Amino acid sequence: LKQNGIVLWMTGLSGSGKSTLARALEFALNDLGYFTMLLDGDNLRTGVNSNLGFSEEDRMENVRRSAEVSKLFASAGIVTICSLISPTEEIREAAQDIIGKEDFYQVHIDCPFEVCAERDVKGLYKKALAGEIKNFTGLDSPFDIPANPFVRIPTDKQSLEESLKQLVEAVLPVIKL
Ligand code: GGZ
Repeated sequence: LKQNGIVLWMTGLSGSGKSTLARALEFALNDLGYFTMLLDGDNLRTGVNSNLGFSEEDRMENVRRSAEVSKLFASAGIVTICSLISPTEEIREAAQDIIGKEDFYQVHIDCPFEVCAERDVKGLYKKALAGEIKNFTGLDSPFDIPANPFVRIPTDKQSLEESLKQLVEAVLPVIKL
């Protein structure tokens, strides 16, 4: 195997671009010959995590299970991309503790709440601002900006192509064996 099985942990607000970039990164890495696994919050929540909601406890459990699954893939040498809001320092530290410091690479998909709300791809912000969704991240549920991520991607300031390039250039040196 010519690749290092690590976990790229993508954190950021709903609508910040996590899923889009995660998918683009996966295609780019596959094109370069790397095996990848993409675990995405909204997919995981339809299966393994289908009994969980958005309380602090449920988010923690969501992240715990996702981190455990990510760890299994990474231990098989697969470049694992895990894309979850994972809103608090505490939650991300729990993920890092499960996966292990040496295999955990935090990617902050950085986009201000106002811009995500303006994009509102799924109409969730409109509902949340109207009070129809409780515990919405960035509104009545916290998001701690990661202090020291492996890489920070400002999706409101650059194109998808530029973001992908920034991400691939950061990731290649750590997955190459
Ligand atoms: C935040 C919510 C909420 C609330 C539903 N708060 O952009 P999306 O729609 O497709 O992805 C979001 C997804 C968040 O799931 P995660 O598993 O990534 O969250 S966490 O890591 O905090 O457990 C969003 C949708 O679910 N969604 N309700 N209240 N996002």
